[in-house]
Amino acid sequence: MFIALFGKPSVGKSSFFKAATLAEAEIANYPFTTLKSQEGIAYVKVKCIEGEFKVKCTPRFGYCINENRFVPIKLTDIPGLIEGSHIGAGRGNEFLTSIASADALIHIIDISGSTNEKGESVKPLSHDPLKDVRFLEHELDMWYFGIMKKGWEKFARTVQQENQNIKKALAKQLSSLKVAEENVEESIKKLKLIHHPTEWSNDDLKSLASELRRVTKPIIIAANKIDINGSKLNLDRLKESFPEYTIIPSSADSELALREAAKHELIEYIPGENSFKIISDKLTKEQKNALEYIQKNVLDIYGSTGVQDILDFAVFDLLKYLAIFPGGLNNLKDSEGRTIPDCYLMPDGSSALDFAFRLHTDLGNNFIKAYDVRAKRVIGKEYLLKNRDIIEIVVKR
Ligand SMILES: Nc1nc2c(ncn2[C@@H]2O[C@H](COP(=O)(O)OP(=O)(O)OP(=O)(O)O)[C@@H](O)[C@H]2O)c(=O)[nH]1
Ligand SMILES: [Mg+2]
Repeated sequence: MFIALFGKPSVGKSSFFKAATLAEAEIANYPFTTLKSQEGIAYVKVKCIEGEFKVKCTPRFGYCINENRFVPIKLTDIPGLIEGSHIGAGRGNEFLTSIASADALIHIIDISGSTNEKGESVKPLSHDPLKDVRFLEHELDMWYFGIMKKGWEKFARTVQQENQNIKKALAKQLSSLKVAEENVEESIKKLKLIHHPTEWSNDDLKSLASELRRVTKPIIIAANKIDINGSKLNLDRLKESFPEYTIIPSSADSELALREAAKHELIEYIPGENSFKIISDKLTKEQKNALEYIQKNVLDIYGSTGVQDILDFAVFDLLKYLAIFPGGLNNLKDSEGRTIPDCYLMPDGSSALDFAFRLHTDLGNNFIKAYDVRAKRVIGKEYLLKNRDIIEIVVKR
């Protein structure tokens, strides 16, 4: 699974990316600081089963602090998008291509209104961030439309002459955007496109492109820079104007400061929490003030910096993934002695057999039965997984 950040220049994409991944990323208050897309590993937070079993886990990937298991996912930061990106303005097309295979998008908005359309710094509250939602949505839709429109007449004619199935043909043509046959089928039905594709108008194609974009690139909005005075008013307006979106306030800057302070063992901080603990006497007065500011202006008001919540929401709510722990009825260790070594993210609707295949093809092919370890009961291959299930797979020898 792969999540991508997008937004106009200077809204804090790289700050968010760096806070989430602690990978090196350039951050500055001028447009197009980032010139190339960059991929990194971020983490989603899952309540670990170590407490329930009174053991301490030793994850193979990711990490765990006090029953907070951080499971790795792929996150991509891209350069800023501007009006006309879909037709190549500011090399936008190239940047869009780098998020073609994303499963979900995080749209970062500067909710403080201190960057204009081009990403240039302006006085806080002087740009209306509500405008950014639609203009970037439009860029995405037109990008899909551009890909569909290219060679459309010939494509539609071939489909007709060869009596091809339009759902199959179109899904194949758009597979790089992760468009599946069901997506095409449902979108065509919803838009009531009853005529043959050769008769679809430009507007029909545009509507279909938007619909396909909406279902294959679901979006959560990060209302970033919430720490800047006056942003709350914009946040309330944004929520009121766009009820169809989940909007989570964030301060990427604050999260980055907290994670770096934790990394240097100046504070104890669990990503996503509403407080931290100073554990070092090496903090300068400036550092102390900065931390105090974050506590008072971000954590105390919004309950967290938002970064972790946004990632968790994208994976568990928008994409409806489930966290599944492999384990044994009698043992939670692997052959190398690690305790609860893994936690897998599986799409909703996955079965016990899907999970077996995810672990190893051999486990899938030789599947006999599985155990729901928590309930200590046998389950069959069709058993539908639930979030935080612990599953043991039994295979033919
Ligand atoms: N106050 C405040 N400033 C922030 C926050 N997040 C980012 N910034 C600042 O906003 C400016 C732009 O941040 P970047 O992370 O480089 O933004 P970007 O969206 O990656 O920009 P481009 O790569 O140019 O598209 C920098 O000066 C950051 O320090 C935040 O949560 N609060
Ligand atoms: Mg950047």
